[in-house]
Amino acid sequence: MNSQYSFPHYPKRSVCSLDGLWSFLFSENITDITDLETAALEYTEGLPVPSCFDAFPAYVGKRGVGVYKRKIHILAGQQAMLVFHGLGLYAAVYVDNVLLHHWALPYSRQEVEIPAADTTERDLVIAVDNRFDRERCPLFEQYYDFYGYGGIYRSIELHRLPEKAIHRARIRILDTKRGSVRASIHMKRPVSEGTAFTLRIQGQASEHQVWLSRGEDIVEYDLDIDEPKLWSPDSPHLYTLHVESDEDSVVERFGLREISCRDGLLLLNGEPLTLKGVNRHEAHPQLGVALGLQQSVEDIQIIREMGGNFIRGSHYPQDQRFLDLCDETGMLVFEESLGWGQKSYHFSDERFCEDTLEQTRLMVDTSFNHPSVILYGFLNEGVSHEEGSVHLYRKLSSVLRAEDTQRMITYATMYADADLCYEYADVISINSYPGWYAKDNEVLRPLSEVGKELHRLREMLDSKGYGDKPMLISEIGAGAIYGFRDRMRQHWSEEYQSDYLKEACLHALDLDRCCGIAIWQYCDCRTYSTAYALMRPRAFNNKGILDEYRRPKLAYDTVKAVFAQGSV
Ligand code: ADA
Repeated sequence: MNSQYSFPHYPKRSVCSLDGLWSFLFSENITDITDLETAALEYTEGLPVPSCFDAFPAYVGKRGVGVYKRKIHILAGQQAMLVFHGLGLYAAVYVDNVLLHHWALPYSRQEVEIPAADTTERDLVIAVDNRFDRERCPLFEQYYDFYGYGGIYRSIELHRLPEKAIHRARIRILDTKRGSVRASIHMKRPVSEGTAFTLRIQGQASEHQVWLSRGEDIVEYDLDIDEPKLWSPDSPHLYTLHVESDEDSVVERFGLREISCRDGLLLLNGEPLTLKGVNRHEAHPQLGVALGLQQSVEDIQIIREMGGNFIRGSHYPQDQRFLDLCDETGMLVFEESLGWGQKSYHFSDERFCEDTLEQTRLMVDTSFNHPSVILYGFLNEGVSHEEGSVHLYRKLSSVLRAEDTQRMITYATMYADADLCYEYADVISINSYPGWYAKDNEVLRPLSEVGKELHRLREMLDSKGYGDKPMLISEIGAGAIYGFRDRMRQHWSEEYQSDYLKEACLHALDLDRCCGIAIWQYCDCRTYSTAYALMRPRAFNNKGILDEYRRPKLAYDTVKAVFAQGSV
């Protein structure tokens, strides 16, 4: 089998990774990445893919355009496709000096087809712009509380495409107990002639045949798994479905699990579920967003070791390889499309709305088969208390419901009392920082606010008629500077954070119909390069229970004890 970045795998195709050293140039003078004479540019050095160019000493902190170039080889007459697993902030792709595609969906997986030619050696150029520009890239704003890096964050693959190329096989779980699943085979385009597929689940005796008629691009087939084993955090059993035609094949991985909500509870396989976890940014002080496999594995190990079973992938579509690891280790995930504090003007900006919808659809298409992803979200802390925002919350939720019924829908609100969009969510996710962003700045160590506020929030939801929806504390936390220890246990000390999170976790886990907590945040990460940083010592968001190098603060052991026993 080809070695591939993440599931799905395409064993019959030739797939090669384009990771490695590319020719590179950086320019602050290019005005428009979609209008380049790529052959005339002077590439000055080598830079690795994947990586963030503005994390390297030569370009650190700069805003401009990084242009990457390399040769690729495709047989004459052969169709091919590039798969981008995620980059930012926006990009344009050229082959042989011709613009093929450009997009402004930071972090999204993206496929770009390369038309066949009669030469085998082709010039591939990718221009990546990291300048904030609301017109060109409305999804990322300078004011976001995490650093907007420039570069190719995740791997790129080159697929040589057969004529009747398979896009994906989506696996919908019909009945976990009986092990019934529905496989939908999606082609890249309608087939020019009828095509037969063989379907086989690894480890199962039976093989199935399905026929796709000429002109069609989707076919469905129901299968039953003998002696079905469920997927859960304690026993993350995975199956692979192999779909093969005479020209192409795909291997998709999935798990048998059912997630639902009833009477204010979140249920996994019919049993009440308590989410204990963290918000995690893909972030490292030296690597930026381009974390690599080692860091992903380390992060999951640290969260598990703390007794966590849950990660909110704040605030963008996740690295597919990371989600593969979550599937394998039984980690539960809240995945969301990109957003941070969207304001009124975003909701009347057509391009912003279209891009959000597009990124959300892509997220579904990409993550459909991950059993770990139990919640889908969008628009973190948008103005969901304003009438003008309702249309987009409604639309996003209906898009998700139409595409995918295997996960619950939510979005994190910071306007808990005045929110107008709860009806569109299955789980009500609330970001709240009582005792940190305090109501009364004159109170010393206002820790007693924490428990009171969490109870008040639950009562408020009940009084508004949302008693049947589970509540999730999707963010709560306090800043601590690693190594700052203080007998007075004051703000910014590791002691204050530890005391704070003890309160927060104890109350959240004890609260009726609160399905869990995602601490803000897993580890410290770089943020604003503007004067907003005055609220953020070191220009880092310091609410990590580990610092940016994953060194635990006091709070780590405190949280571990509460997660283990419900007390300390
Ligand atoms: C918000 C936001 C986070 C982070 C946090 C904080 O809730 O969603 O991304 O900025 O506040 O640290 O204040």
